[in-house]
Amino acid sequence: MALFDDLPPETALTQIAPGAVLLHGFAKDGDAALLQAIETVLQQAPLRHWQTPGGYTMSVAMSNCGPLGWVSSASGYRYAAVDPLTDQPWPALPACLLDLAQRAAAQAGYANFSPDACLINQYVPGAKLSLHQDKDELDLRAPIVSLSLGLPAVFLFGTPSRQDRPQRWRLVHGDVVVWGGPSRLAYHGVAALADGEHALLGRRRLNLTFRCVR
Ligand code: MD3
Ligand code: FE
Repeated sequence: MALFDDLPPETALTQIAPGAVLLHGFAKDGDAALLQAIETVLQQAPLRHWQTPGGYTMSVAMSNCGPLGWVSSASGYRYAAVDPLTDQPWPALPACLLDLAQRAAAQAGYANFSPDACLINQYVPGAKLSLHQDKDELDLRAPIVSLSLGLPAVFLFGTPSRQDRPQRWRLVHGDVVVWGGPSRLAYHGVAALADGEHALLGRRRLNLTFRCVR
């Protein structure tokens, strides 16, 4: 099948839903270099807990790199070129992260993936992300590529209708998922992170999402 043609033999694939492909352990090889690049970004744009329009403080800590970053406040969600915390542009997207996202997108059948935003989410035990859709990106034909590092998480994956009960998928260190096509507008979230200790990341999980916003 053309989709699976140039995979390294050790990469196992699972189709989660139409248009959603899980590349098991795709990022495990270069994990230390990826983590170092992420930590360098976070020194310039620290993790922070956004306020939601509904008046809550998110349990997930967030930052961004690349031309645009996802930000939230009491007045709403948006993508912004400047970090409201530092009044500086977001740090550049490190080359090793862009390369990983592009190789993953290509494996899933999306050539020429060119993200202009990378959202960095950090979960500590107990942190969770409620069911939501990502639809503030202008080009919904482009997929979202997500990279999971550190502690495992239970990912909740529904349908474009909020009523449908979500499936549960366990995402572990090094997993990369490409979400495109019919799955792009599915409701999804992350269950409260279970406690644990990861050899490289310690007591936390990082999730990076690469997006085409403009
Ligand atoms: C399916 N992040 O940042 S990544 C988010 O693990 C977000 O931190 C989760 O949902 C996390 O918005 C899940 C996987 C993901 C990201 C975006 C999607 C799955 C998606 C958009 C559409 C469908
Ligand atoms: Fe999301």
